[in-house]
Amino acid sequence: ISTKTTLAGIHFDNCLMNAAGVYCYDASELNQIQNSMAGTFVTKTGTVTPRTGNQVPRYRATHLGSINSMGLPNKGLQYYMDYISQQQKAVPHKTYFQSIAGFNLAEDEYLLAQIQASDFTGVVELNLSCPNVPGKPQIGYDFETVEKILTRVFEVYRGPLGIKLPPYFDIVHFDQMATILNQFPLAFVNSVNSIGNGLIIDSLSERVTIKPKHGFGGIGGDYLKPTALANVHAFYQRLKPSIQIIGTGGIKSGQDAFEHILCGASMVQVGTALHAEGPQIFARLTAELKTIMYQKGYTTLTDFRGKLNYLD
Ligand code: RRO
Repeated sequence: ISTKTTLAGIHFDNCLMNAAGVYCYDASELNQIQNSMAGTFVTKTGTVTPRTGNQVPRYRATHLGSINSMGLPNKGLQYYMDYISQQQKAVPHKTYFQSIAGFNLAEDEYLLAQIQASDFTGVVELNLSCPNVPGKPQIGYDFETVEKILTRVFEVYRGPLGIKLPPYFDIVHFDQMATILNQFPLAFVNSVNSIGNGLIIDSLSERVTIKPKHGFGGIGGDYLKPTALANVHAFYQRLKPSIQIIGTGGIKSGQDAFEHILCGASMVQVGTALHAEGPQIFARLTAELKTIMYQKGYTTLTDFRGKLNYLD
C-alpha cells in the first residue's frame, strides 16, 4: 500500500506535506519537515524583502481549529531559495515547493525572475489568498486581477507553477474562477487558504484572542474542513485534467486526508494540526491513511482519487 503521488509530472514518495505558513519559517523548522515522513515541504510565503509580520499574539488554537493574523512574517525569497538550493544538493531525489507573494504585479514578476534565474528545480506556489495584511485584500476574490496576474506570470515564468486560493462559497464563483484558471498552463490549484477574517473570542475575559486587526484572522482546522472539501471537489469537477488539485483544510487524521483525495486532491497539506502536533504527525497520518486504504482494498491513491459518489 502506497501513498505516493505525482504532481506536475514529478514523483513524491508521500502525498502528505506541510501547508505554507506552518513549520516552514526558517531552516530549523524546514529541517524538521525534511526529517519527517512528509513527502516534501513548502516554504513560508516569501516576499521581495523580509517581513516581521503583525504584533503578537497572532496565532491561537482551540479544540476545533485555529485563528491567525501572522501578517506574512518571512525571511524573504532569497533565504528560502538558498535553503532549497542546499536541499536540492543534499537530498536530490526530492522536489520542493517555494511559496511566494508579491504586493503588486511588478513584485510578482520580480520574484519569478529571481526564481527563473536560479538553480531552482522545484514547484512554485503563488499565494493569491493571504487574508492578514492590513489594507491588502485577498487577491483571489478579485477575479479580474487574478486573470491579469496569471496572464503576466505565464509570460515571464516557464517552470511548474500553481496557485493557493482562498475558499469560495458560491457555485457561480466556482464556475467563474474555473473558467479563468482553465485558460492557463497551471500545474495545480491549492484549495484552500484560511477562511479570512473570522473572529474567535474568549467569553470569560470578554476579549478577542489575537492582537492584530482587533482580533480578526484566518480560520483553519475543523472549522474549515467542509469548506475545503467543497472547494477541492468543485475545482476537481471544473478544471482541465492537466491542472491538479492540492487539498488543504482541516486535515488532522488519515480519514480527513482520505476525504480530500476522494474529492480529487493529488497532494494534501496539513496546517493547524501540524502546528498543534509537530512533524511526527506525518507518520501518524500516513499510517492512518494506509489503514483506511487497506480496509477498503485500495493500494494506490489512483484507486479512489476523485471518485466521490453522489446520491443520484
Ligand atoms: O502570514 C499570514 O498571515 C497568512 C498568510 Br501569508 C496566508 O496565506 N494565510 C494565512 O492564514 N495567514
